[in-house]
Amino acid sequence: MSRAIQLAKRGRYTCDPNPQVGCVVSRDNQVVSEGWHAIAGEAHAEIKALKECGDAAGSTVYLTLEPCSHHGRTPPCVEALINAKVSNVMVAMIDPNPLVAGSGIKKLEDAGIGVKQGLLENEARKLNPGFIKRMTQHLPYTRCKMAMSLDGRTALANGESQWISSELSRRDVHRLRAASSAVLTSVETLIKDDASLNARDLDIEFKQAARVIVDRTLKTSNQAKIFSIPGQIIIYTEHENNERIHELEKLGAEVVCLAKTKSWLQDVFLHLAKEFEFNELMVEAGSTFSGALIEQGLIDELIIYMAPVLLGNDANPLVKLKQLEKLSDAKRLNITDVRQVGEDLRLTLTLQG
Ligand code: AOF
Ligand code: ZN
Repeated sequence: MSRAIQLAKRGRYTCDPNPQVGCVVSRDNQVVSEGWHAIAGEAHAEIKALKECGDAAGSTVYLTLEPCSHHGRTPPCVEALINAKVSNVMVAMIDPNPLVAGSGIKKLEDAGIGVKQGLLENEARKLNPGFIKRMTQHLPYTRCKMAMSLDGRTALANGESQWISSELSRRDVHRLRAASSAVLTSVETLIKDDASLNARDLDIEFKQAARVIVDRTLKTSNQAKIFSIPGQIIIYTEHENNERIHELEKLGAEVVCLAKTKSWLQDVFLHLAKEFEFNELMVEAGSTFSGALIEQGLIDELIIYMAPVLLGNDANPLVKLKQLEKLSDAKRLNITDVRQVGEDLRLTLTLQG
């Protein structure tokens, strides 16, 4: 199963919106064939492994995700496993997709195949935090990336912020973008930085992330650099100005107008998951917008590049949050990873769970 998890990771930059899945076919404790899911719409992991194997009768199949039992873009994998006359299937985790959700395992058992579920389940779940969250909570798994100084500052008081982190850290960010379904920012950040928000200069094959701009009043400039770079651009607004919307659409953006509500940002995130099937979202914005998302519980993970530089008291903080009266109200995070990237430290922290 450990090998199947390694194989699944090969789909990390390409299989979206499908989950990363790996498969190993074994006989007499020897690996006979392997497969992973590379591209949505193409063969699932087990179909690839069964094909490579030729004759899988009597084998044991290790799968990081329960085999599908439904007709999606491709036919059900359970049928292929039953037809191949495999003897046993080891499944790390149940498919959280409500169209499957245990029915794949049941169909295998009904066909007399031995099934065991739960082997390396935690590791398998870590492969697909976005797919799991979208299927169970109808929201994308959201990482908020920020670069800060050793004294926790993200920009000078005059707004200058390019560049706090090192070149290597910025390249690392491009990998994160490539692994994301979409990169999201606020129109304020877009105006300030005129960033491209795409993944580039990488030596891997990847599916380009969509770019999402949260722009309540439609002040995105027609000259913004994002429009000169091909790829999906989505603008969320509450401003029903049809003329302006048409202008932005002509520039290549999809404009989604959502009615103003108290939980408008959450509505945006729900829409991103439901309509665009975005599993993993990366937020790259300033301290005000990132702070607002954290306060509304929309951020799952912070990725902080900490550069060995001091910016001083007047510089902007990491995130702007409401003032606390009691230390017991402070948000506590869990550090899940620390590593050095070039001259910087990269910290990964989770906010929930
Ligand atoms: C598997 N093996 O390798 C993957 C599975 O539209 P489709 O046909 O590609 O189906 C997508 C759904 O299939 C996806 O939402 C998830 O439930 C499951 N993914 N299942 O047996 C695989 N990638
Ligand atoms: Zn399948």
